[in-house]
Amino acid sequence: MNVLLVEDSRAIRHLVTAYVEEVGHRVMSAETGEIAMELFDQNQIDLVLMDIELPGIDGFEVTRRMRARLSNDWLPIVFLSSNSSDQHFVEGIKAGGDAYLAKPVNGPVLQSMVQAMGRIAAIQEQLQTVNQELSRLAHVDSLTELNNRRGFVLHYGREWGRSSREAQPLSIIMIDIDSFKTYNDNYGHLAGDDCLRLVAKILMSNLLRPVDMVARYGGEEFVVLLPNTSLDGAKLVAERLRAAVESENLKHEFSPVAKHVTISAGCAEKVAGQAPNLLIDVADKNLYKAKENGRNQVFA
Ligand code: GH3
Ligand code: MG
Ligand code: MG
Ligand code: MG
Ligand code: MG
Repeated sequence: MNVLLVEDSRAIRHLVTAYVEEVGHRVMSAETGEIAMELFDQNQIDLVLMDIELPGIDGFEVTRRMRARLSNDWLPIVFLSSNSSDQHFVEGIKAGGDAYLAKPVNGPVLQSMVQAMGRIAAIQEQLQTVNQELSRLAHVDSLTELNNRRGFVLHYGREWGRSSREAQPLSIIMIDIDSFKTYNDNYGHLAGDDCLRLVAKILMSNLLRPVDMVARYGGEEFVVLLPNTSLDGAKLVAERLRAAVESENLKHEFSPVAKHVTISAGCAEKVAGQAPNLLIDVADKNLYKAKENGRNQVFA
């Protein structure tokens, strides 16, 4: 672990550093709370050993500031103080500390405390990894590896807010594979899955800006989110995607549209004061018009 020791007494710094290093951890030390905050901001710290009485801001205040910086993250903070009153213990925990050791520091006790805090920190880290994976699973479609509808809604909300704040346009494209039911009926569901994966790849690789996003909105429906893009721009992108899918020439001899897989697309641009769901509605209606007009086309 990287241990940050906040202690103004040089003698205690040396003693504590020796104890902690003896059990295999690295120690960085700060004589004041101000220096501690700097080290805290610049380094990945796993455990803090905190004196309370310090020349500038005291250990309680340093703890509060560290906790504020961490927000959802956590790391153990242990107070070391010669004033081992109950009141100090209570205040230390209230400030965001996790444990309290009285000075003079006993070597084996300090080392055991570091060990115990290390165990809790390891569990916390595992939880974080699990949370990240759960969040990924919740937002990514396992078939295509694109964002799923939930992932889209998350990005959409962010981009909607940004476009309102920055008074920038925002457009979306709803895309649906043409005659996909007959594809499944004739080639089988597994081939249908392969086709979905391929179309997803084509859509993804034909979006040129990193801010553009394509998600799998539903079964064989995709949605493209285009920040800072007007309706004209969206039409160009939609036409490029349509042409890209068509030119891939994925065989679909049962399609009434063409002898290969095609997509239809509906575009819409955000209007000031509009509700986010309404923009999706407009794009959906335009997609329906593209279908009505014969499929394998873009409607805006
Ligand atoms: P249209 O041109 O009007 O869009 O006709 P369509 O046949 O594509 O439309 P419809 O909505 O009737 O059929 C969609 C099909 O997409 C039906 C469903 O079996 C298929 N589908 C949806 N999700 C998946 C999937 O995950 N895998 C496979 N293989 N097929 C899927
Ligand atoms: Mg002190
Ligand atoms: Mg349909
Ligand atoms: Mg379809
Ligand atoms: Mg559909």
